[in-house]
Amino acid sequence: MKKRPLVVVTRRLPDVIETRMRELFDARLNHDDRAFTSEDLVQAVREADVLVPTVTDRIDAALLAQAGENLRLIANFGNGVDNIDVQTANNRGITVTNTPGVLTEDTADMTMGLILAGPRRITEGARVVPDEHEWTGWSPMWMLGRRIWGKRLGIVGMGRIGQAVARRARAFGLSIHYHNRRRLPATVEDQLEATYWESLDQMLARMDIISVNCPHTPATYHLLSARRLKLLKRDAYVVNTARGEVVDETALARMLEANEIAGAALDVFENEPAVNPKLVKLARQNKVVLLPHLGSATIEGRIDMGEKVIVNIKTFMDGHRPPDRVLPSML
Ligand code: 8YV
Repeated sequence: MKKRPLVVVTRRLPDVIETRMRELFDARLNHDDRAFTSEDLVQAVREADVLVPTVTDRIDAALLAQAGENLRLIANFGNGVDNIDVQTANNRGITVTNTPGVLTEDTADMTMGLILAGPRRITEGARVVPDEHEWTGWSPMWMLGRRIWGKRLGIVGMGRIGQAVARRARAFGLSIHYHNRRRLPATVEDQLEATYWESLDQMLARMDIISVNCPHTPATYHLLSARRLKLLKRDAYVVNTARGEVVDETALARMLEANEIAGAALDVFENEPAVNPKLVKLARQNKVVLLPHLGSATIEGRIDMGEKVIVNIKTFMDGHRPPDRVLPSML
């Protein structure tokens, strides 16, 4: 009888996914409500046939150097694989897969929510109505938000999620602009009514809202650098539901403190799960909206991602090429 692969999972997954995993594999599941430590990861790569990491698990060359000969597949629970040294894994004969496509709409919904929620809260004096409904200082003449309709939205990264954001934003009357590694086909641009900007600098300088929707790769690290952030209009604001590393967070916080831009709405951070204390302080001043990486955190989304992980593992273990294999050339 074929040995069932030892599948080590670093985080608690939806019950239906864990049940299925136990049926199919020798599943070692994590039911602690804590992240895997570096020691846990070392033990996992030494013993597992398959490792199922999540976005905060750093699978770097140093860890992979300690991998046992059984480890043949890293089935990432997540779309972005910037947490994994894919080239080194492949060099060691380890296949890497991810979970693309099933979190596009959820993440685009969250992005649109932050595009709407951001300016409606981001202004001095915004207050939350206290429980006792004492409308302290309230006035029917408060002006606590910026109009969204008719504003210019610049999307940095026009992949699946960026395009899904564009479809939503059009419905809210935003003018769609984008910068991307490659220009989209004219038919897609026309469908999205999107204007392409070859120069990111020029796009940033003219937008009212910037939405970061590109993956984090060596080429996009600090793509929104301190220099580029300085190009933004003073009443512009930044939405990031992609990866914190794409934006120079320290520079962004500094600019927000100095009121050099209107605000930011962030679902991702450079050193997750840590959040720059300056951003936390700014959140208390209603200058930023902060969320703990919830872009894809719907029940359906997590289950869909888990099902993709299972299909990738099962396909690979059956000797076939898994549907969501990630190659270094794709990054
Ligand atoms: C997930 C994400 O929450 O898929 C991604 O790239 O950032 C999120 O959708 C995360 O990856 C879970 O590991």
